[in-house]
Amino acid sequence: MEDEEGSEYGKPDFVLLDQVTMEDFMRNLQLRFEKGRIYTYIGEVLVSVNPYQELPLYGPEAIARYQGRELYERPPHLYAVANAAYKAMKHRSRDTCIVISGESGAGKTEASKHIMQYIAAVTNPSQRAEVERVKDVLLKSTCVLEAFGNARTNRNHNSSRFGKYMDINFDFKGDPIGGHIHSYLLEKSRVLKQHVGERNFHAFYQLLRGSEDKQLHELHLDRNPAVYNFTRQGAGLNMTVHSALDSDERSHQAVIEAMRVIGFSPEEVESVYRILATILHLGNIEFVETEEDGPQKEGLAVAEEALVDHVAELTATPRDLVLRSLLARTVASGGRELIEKGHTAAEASYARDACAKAVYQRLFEWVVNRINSVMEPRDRDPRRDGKDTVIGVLDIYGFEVFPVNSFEQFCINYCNEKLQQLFIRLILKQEQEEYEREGITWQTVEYFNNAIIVDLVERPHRGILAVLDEACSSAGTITDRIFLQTLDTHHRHHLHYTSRQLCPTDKTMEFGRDFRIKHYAGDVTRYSVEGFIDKNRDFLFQDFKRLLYNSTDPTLRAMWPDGQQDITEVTKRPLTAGTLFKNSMVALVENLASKEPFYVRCIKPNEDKVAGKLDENHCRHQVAYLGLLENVRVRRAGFASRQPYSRFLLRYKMTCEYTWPNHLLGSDKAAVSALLEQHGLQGDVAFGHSKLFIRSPRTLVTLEQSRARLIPIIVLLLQKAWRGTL
Ligand code: AOV
Ligand code: MG
Repeated sequence: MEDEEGSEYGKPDFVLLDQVTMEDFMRNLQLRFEKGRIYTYIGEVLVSVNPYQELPLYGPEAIARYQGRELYERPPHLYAVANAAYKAMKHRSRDTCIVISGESGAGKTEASKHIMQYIAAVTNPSQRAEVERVKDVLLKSTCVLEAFGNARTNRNHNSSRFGKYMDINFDFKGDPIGGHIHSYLLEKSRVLKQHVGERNFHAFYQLLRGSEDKQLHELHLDRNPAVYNFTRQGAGLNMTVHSALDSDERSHQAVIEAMRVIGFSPEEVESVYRILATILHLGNIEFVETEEDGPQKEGLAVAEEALVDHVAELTATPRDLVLRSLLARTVASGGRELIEKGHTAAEASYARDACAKAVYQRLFEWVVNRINSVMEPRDRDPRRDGKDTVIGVLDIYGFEVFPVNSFEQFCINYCNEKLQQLFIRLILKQEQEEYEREGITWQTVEYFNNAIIVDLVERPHRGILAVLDEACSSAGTITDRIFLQTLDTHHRHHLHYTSRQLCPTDKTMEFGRDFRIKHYAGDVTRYSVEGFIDKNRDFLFQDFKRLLYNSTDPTLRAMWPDGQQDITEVTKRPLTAGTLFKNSMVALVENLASKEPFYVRCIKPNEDKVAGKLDENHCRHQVAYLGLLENVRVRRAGFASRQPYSRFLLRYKMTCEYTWPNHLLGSDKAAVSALLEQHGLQGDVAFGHSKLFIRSPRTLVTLEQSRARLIPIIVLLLQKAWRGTL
């Protein structure tokens, strides 16, 4: 590694630090960042700092330099990690996964894209058509999913508002033959409301700004996002800011092209945009309470009737049914008798919003499923009973804290807690297993174990999600406030939970509204319980479901299979949003734990999203909560370094007369032993079955120095030999 990177670039692996202190760690991180070295290892874990600028680190030439190499042969890079995962998959038939973590804006999504590009670039040398098609779909899917699942937040201009886990299936030649995307809990409340400075999902602005006049006219849309309630919430400022504005138009074309390449039919693409337009129109529908009970249900009317016409036309549903679904709901009164009950204006607005959110969510899920349908592996590997080898790439929404946080942040942050748990488990487990395998005695390193926080959230009966479910099941009588009181009773002594009620002097929380969790990643996060019950219950009147299921647009209809149920059949309470999310997280963690993991730990250098600035406090905090120092310690606890005997010899054989240029000692292990003995270093190492374990980094430093002293002499000798003067 140092062959290419001199010591002025700092240590390429934190394990090589002289001492493992926060100061040393930060100094190395800072030094490397200043020199444009954004990647550094901790053993096989890659630490990455977001540079917030284009660096000449990527592309075909860089890929070629990493292809087929060992992890440590080249300077640290995402490509090296992708390559290591790929090699483990290909040569050892191991299912592997690359888990990318870090807070919002730390560079996870960009990292996942570089990894995909690497894999696409190094596979399919024989250019098989089907494999090329799969690779195209894999690469293009990102563009489509970002349009529908990403949005500008105050923490990241292109923030993932859904979690994404993508499996890539490989055949025995090591070529991708398919894939599957799992998406996790889309932040659909964003469809309705955005904080100041934030935007709705990119797709809306792309549609408005990127469409031709004719198409907008057909969709009855105005080009200006300020016309729509759902796209103007975040205030004017954000809608004219550089990257967002000038790329919306181009992105629109790119997304349409990507959908075409993936295999969406022109009719499907049209349906997708009609659905987006429907949502925008829905958002502008307002209700007025009228005097008399006319055909308008119980005195309620839609303020602008033309909008109902648009919705009916775009969803290919009968106009009178659209109006009825907006103004009233069907209820089963006793037995099978159905009656129609008119909404109040407030109920109608609530139902409209629930419908808009649900339509968007179903659209998003349909897009994901549509992509999956064309990635289903076709040529399965017969040698593995039809099971292929996979590499999974996890790019999830990062830990985030806003001034006030809601149910969505609660879920996102819980998800990050789960992943931290996994990191702790796997990193410790892996080390232990390796020591055992090699017959070496193991020493433990203390960690902060965040299991206690995960437990606070997901524990049966008393955990926050269980209490929330309980509140949701009690037919509307329990308010957010009562939910909070129940939490207070259950967790008043919990070290990581508090509320204003429990801590009256803390004025940063609002009485009866806020609770606080001390997360592993943020000292404190204030959650407002407002809307928790509602978002968890995630209820939508059956009238809308039935309406959309009866659409004559086959794409839209396919998104609403549950619309065919009769209201009298819809008695079983569906699982809540929180429970569904918890179940999906548990399954995800199990899935990841069953694979050979590679980790990328992303760090956000500053809050201002600017290049060249590494805010020390901010980074120090992330280094601490990501457990990176502990990671280094475990790695060294330990043993700072481990290498197969052959690799060790390759690097250091010139430092010993018995091994240079070649040894005659029977085995590489014996040769390494002789070499270390000559240096007087044998006390600091342990001999595993196939690897040498080196306890202190000093030993490596000594060997490195000895090697560095000899290299100029060897080079000189070689030069002389070439010139024939020797
Ligand atoms: P995230 O995925 O970790 O946040 P992103 O990957 O979206 O963060 O990165 C945020 C922004 O940082 C990108 O839009 C780029 O402008 C910049 N960036 C990140 N990595 C690089 C890189 N390697 N080179 C150049 N610029 C980069 V979130 O999805 O909000 O948790 O939920
Ligand atoms: Mg992201």
